[in-house]
Amino acid sequence: QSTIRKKVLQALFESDQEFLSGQALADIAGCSRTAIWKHIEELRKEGFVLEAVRKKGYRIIETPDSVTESKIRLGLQTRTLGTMIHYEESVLSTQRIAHTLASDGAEEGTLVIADEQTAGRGRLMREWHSSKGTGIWMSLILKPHLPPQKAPQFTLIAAVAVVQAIEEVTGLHPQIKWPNDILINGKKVTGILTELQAESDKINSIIIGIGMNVNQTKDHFPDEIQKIATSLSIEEGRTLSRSVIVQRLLERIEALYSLYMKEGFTPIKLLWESYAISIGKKIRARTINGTIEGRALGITDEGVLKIEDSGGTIHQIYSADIEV
Ligand code: BT5
Repeated sequence: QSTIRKKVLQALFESDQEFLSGQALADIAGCSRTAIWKHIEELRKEGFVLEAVRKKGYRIIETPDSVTESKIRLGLQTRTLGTMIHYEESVLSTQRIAHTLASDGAEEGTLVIADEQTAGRGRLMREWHSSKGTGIWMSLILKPHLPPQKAPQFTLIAAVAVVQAIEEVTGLHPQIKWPNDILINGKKVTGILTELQAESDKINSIIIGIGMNVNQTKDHFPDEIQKIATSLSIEEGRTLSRSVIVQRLLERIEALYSLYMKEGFTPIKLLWESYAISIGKKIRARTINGTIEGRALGITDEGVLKIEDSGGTIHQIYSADIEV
């Protein structure tokens, strides 16, 4: 089903302004003309504006800024990530869906993405604001053959990928605040939530949730986060294509993931530190066991944050909220 849709779209894009007849499309996609007609209708529902002229055929007039499967697939250059794409218009949380799919044996690289989340969440069940049609709300399933202790490193892999993808698509230079915040001009543009399905000695699935603010204006954010949140379009001053960002992001995650599996965490760590905001600075880390103040030294080979307090003691921080 989706390969036919992909072939139809690709052919329409390649023919650009020229019309393609239903028969030509049927030949290219290897299906009947009735099937082509159904796919055209589905594409219209996704927001593609397709002109149909009798005796001439079809051509594309406009493509939507959507994050549907077809929109993401077209132009995606990955080997395994995104081979399965589950798109939904509105969900409670893509994370929940990904958990269910992962338990049901979803393959590595499965992507769950939605136009809107009504109960998006951050760490410790905090709320993640995910307004309709404005951001990237996605969860990616990976199945690395690794022990569960390695899981936190995937938050850092994802953070580096997010920075690189944003740099590739915009002129912006985001920074990473350990462990999971991506900031632009000190405001949060992306949050990452890495969750795990594991046995005591091995990971079954890692679910990387990424929430990226793309085309929001200030008014899209509720009052309580207006001061701390930003979007790519606020910072860049133009609207951006969400599907293109998803494509670049998946490509970056794939490249870094494969680097990590080949060479371990060291090259990732170096990249991560080059984007990190707080290394060398005085910071305050609020953990569930209390607050630690000191100088951030860097991260360990496990991805754990090291802070040196005024007495010279070095603390290893596994999970915290950081104030710079
Ligand atoms: C995070 O948590 O930053 C992880 C966010 C992960 C969201 C993705 S979206 C796709 C997938 N499905 C989900 O349900 N979740 C994942 P944390 O570090 O706990 O930060 C949460 C805090 O960020 C909130 O308490 C707010 O202060 C702030 N916040 C909420 N929504 C925001 C937004 N859209 N932009 C910036 N900050 C936000």
